[in-house]
Amino acid sequence: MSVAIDQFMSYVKGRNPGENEFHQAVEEVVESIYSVIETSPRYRSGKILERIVEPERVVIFRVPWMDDDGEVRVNRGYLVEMNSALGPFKSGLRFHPSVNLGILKFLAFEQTFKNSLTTLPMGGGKGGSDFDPKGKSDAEVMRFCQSFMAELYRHVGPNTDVLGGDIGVGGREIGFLFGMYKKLANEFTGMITGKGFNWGGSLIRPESTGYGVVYFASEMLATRKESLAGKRVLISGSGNVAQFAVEKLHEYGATVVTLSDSGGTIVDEDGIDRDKLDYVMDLKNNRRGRIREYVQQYPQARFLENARPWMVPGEVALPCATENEINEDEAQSLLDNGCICVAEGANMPCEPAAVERFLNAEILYGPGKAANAGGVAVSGLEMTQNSMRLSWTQQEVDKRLKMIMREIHSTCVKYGSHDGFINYLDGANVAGFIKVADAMLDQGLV
Ligand code: NDP
Ligand code: 2IT
Repeated sequence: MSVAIDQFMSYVKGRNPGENEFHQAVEEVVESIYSVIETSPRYRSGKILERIVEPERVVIFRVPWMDDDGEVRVNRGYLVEMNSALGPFKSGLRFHPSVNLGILKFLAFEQTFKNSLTTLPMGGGKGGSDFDPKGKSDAEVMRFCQSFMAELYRHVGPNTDVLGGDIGVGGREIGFLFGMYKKLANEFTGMITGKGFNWGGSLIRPESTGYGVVYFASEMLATRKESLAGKRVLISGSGNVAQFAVEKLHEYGATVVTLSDSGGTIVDEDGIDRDKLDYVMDLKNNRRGRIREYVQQYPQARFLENARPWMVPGEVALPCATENEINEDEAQSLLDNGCICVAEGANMPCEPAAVERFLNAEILYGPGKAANAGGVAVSGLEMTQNSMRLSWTQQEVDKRLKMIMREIHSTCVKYGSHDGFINYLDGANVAGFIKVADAMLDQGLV
């Protein structure tokens, strides 16, 4: 089997040179699903594997804009439409200087299986730009978003490709993007999710990824008769996903001791309580500051410059920043320090060798496409509400979110249990894949 997987990966690498994150994401899925492919003549003769790694469409475009000093700037925009077998493409947008085609292809590939797991009718996509919103004025961000949408508007729509948020794209950016789409298309439609509540957004969408990760971690712990109550939790990142994971963990009685950003990690042994979380939310969302400022406000905390949280002892780890942020040594350090549960808020935050350590140690390891699916799930619920032209209450959306996270968990258990151990990675990959593959076969060669 491993020879066949190696051969397939050589094929993928040959066709997509230099796209390392995409290769990594494909290999991880293929390793889980290869035995399913081998035993299915339909998948083999339908060349499902070769088709599923090929995006349906990719758009790459120039995004010129003018900064506050009157200087012309040029960025690159992308839209990767990976797979529409289950519904319109659902393409979260990432604005970060590291964005390139390979990163967006990995994210769109992951999204295809994640969306399949949510049980909602959404295909997989991802878009974005190498634009860096950090240090830009609101006016600059608006001009960039308007120029970006001036091209993108012709490719997206409520039944074609529905945009959403990701790193660097939150409420402010979504507002500017929606406004420009509405002007160009002359339509007020749900072509993007994460909208403001007054103009078509769903309650709980900002909270949903972080809440969902915590619901998922709690389900995983329950399989071992454990709970989050009293646990020390390590979180990376301090953006949207991290903030609402902290909020939900308070309800479950856990103590969060770390947060981070690309400058380093803060460690607060007393726990990041509600007041401290409010401070972080204001710092990050309104003042757009750096996490190091936390220790000026709370001097008993420590700031570890340029460090990630994984050397700090904790029983639960929620990586909520970015891809490949836990390496093999850090995984080992987590295990040595008694970590029993890793749930991925970010997409592909663990390097393959780190995942292997967790699986070999048989701790609870929840891959992103299952654990962080709550965000896109509530985006799907926002699409439903937009189609019906009504809004559900907070309780209604949260109830559905919790139900979806529970269902994803049971699906992983169903497809990933081997000899009493739940391999959530295999479970998520196999279940996500079968639904997409079957839909592709049903729809013929398109
Ligand atoms: P935000 O932009 O709100 O926050 C990102 C956080 O991660 C910031 O603290 C940022 O620090 C840090 N970060 C980003 N890139 C790096 C990097 N290269 N190295 C170190 N730190 C980094 O993004 P989100 O919270 O929305 O997204 C976080 C992760 O969750 C991503 O992997 C995203 O794909 C995933 N995700 C998001 C969903 C959503 O609904 N938003 C849904 C599902 C998954 P800094 O400010 O220094 O850059
Ligand atoms: O990675 C993800 O699932 C997201 N960034 C959410 C995208 C969305 O469409 O809500």
